[in-house]
Amino acid sequence: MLQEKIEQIKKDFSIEISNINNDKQLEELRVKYFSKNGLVASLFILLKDANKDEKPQLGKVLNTLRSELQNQFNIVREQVSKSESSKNINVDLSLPGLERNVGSKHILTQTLDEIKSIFKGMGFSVFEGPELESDYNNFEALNFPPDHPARDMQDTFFISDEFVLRTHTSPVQIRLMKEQKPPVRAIMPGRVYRNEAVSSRSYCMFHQVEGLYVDTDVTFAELKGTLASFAKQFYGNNLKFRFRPSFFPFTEPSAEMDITCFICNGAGCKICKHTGWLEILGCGMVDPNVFDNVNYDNEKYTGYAFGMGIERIAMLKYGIKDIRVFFENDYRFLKQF
Ligand code: 2NL
Repeated sequence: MLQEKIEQIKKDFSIEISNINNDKQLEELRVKYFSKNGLVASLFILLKDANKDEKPQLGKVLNTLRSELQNQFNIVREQVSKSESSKNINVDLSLPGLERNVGSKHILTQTLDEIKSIFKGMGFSVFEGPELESDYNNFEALNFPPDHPARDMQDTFFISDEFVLRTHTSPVQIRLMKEQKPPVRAIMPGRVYRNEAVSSRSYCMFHQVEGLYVDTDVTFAELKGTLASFAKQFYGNNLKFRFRPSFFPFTEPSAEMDITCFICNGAGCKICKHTGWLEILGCGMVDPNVFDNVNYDNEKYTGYAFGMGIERIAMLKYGIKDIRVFFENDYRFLKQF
C-alpha cells in the first residue's frame, strides 16, 4: 500500500518538476510536496500505521525518497534562479557583441616610426630639438647667404629679429655638431613651419626627417648606398631610383633622389607630372662652410646629409592626394590606417 503510494509520488514529482519554469511554479511545487501538510509528510504519517516489522525498511525507503526529491528540487531551483536573474537585467544573449573602437597611431606617426626603425637598423641615432630657433641656427650656420629667398617674410614665420619658427630640422644638426665631436650619425625628425599659401600640396606646418653622417672619409657613394637601402626597405625591394643634381646652400655637391612612379611604373601620368619619376628627398655632401661654423676641421672630416618631408613620403606610399587631410583629424581618413 505505502510502497505503491511512494512509487506514484515519485512518478508525479518527476513529471511536475520537469515543467517548472519560474519561481511561482517552483514555490507551488515546494508547498505541494515538502510543506508540513505536503505529500512527503503525509507518507510519514502513513508510516505510523504500518506493520511493526515493515516499519524500519519502509522508513529507510521514505528517507531516501525525501532526499532524492529534495535533490532534484534543489537542482531545478538553481536553474530557475539563474534564468530569473538574467531576465531581471534584461540581457538578450542572442544579440551580437558590441563592436569596440580600437584606436591606432596617426598615419604620420606610423610613417615616422618606420623611417626611424630603418635608419636605426643602419646605425643612426635619433635627436630632437626646439621648434623655436635662432635665426643663426636656422639660416646663418647653414650657409644661407643674407639675401637668400628662404629667409624672406613669405616663407619664414619670424618671431622677432632674432628668432624664427624653424623652417627645417637642420638646426638640430647644428646643435648636435656643436655639442659632439665626429663621428656623428643621426637622424632628426620634427615639425617645421613655412609661411606659404595653403593648398593640396603645401601646408604652413609639416614634418621632416633629416639625417647626418660625419666622419673621416665619408663619401658620396656611401650616401647613395644608404639612401638606396632606405628607399628599398620603405617602398619595396624592386624599386628603381636615380640621383639628379640639385642645389642647397648647406651641401655641395647636392642631389635629389627620385624613385620610379609606382602609379604608372615609369610610363608617365598625372601624379609624376608625366616624367615617370617621383622626387622623395634632397641630399648632398655637407658644405665645408657649415663645418667651419660648428668648429669641425673641414680638412679632416667629410659628411653627408639628407632631408625628406614625412607627409610627402606618406602621400606617395599611400596614394594620399591632399596634404591637409593629415591635420584635419577627419575620422573617415584616420580610421583607414
Ligand atoms: C629637402 C632637402 C636636405 C640637408 C637637408 C643638412 C643639414 C646640415 C648640413 C647639411 Cl646641418 N645638410 N640637411 C641636406 C640636404 C638636403 O633637405 O628637400 N628636404 C625636405
